[in-house]
Amino acid sequence: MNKTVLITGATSGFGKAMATKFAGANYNCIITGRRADKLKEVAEELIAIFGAKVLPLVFDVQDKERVFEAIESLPTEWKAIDVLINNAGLALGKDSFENASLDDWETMIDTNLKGLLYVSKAVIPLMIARKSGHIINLGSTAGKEVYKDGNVYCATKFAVDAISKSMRIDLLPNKIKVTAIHPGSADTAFSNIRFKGDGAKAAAFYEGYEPLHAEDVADIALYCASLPPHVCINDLVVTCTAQGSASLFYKD
Ligand code: NDP
Ligand code: 8X3
Repeated sequence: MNKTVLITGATSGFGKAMATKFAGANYNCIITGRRADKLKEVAEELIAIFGAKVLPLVFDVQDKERVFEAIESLPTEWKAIDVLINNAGLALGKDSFENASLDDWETMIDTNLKGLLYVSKAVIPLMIARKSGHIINLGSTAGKEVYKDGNVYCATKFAVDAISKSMRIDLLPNKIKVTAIHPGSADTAFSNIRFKGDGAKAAAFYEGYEPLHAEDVADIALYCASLPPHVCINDLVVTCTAQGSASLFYKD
């Protein structure tokens, strides 16, 4: 029987690449995001390429009621979620503490931290009922080391690190694995969003080195999910070869 994965933020970047890898590995895919048109495109692609079973669910992870409604609304056969990938997230702005925008901070906290908590709270009871499951949380190298002007983005990813560790301990009796994947710089829409559509600034961030690509991180997520039941990768930091710390890059 096929396994089922639920991936938040599957309209773009890591989430879309993970949906492609997992569909290619015969997973049934619940894909989520706010942009219904993009989600439909991804679903159609996965069905056309792999003949995959795909269920698109449109919701904003910041909206607590909607998150619970969406998970509750899943048809029974889709409620057997084997793997939950908490991937939806963003950085907004890269400004010093005194100049950063409170609205940006709140959006990052509401999405990267509270959104991850809401989705996890909605899905975990389904895993507990089956005494089985795997939660993969997307942290960041920014959740391992702070860097200049990273302030609240870093704080949300440090929180993902802490939550992943504590989830793992709390969920041990239910045989639920928890993996945190912490990538460094990757060339998704991430920087374009962080710099609010300033394409030149976003492009400059990736200049002079080859960053990770979304597919690299997706391969890793699929690998983590493919290990036998008694093996769990707890914490995995991955950077491109040119990145030596959260903020140090060797640029040609
Ligand atoms: P993208 O911008 O390409 O993708 C982000 C995804 O998150 C989109 O599918 C977006 O969907 C979804 N999303 C954002 N906000 C919300 C929301 N409020 N509700 C639901 N979905 C939301 O970026 P990445 O793929 O790079 O980012 C994915 C994750 O990886 C994030 O958590 C990011 O912090 C983390 N990360 C990224 C790194 C990088 O360098 N790229 C490195 C380390 C970690 P939609 O807009 O349709 O809602
Ligand atoms: C994203 C990685 O280095 O842009 O989490 O903060 S970085």
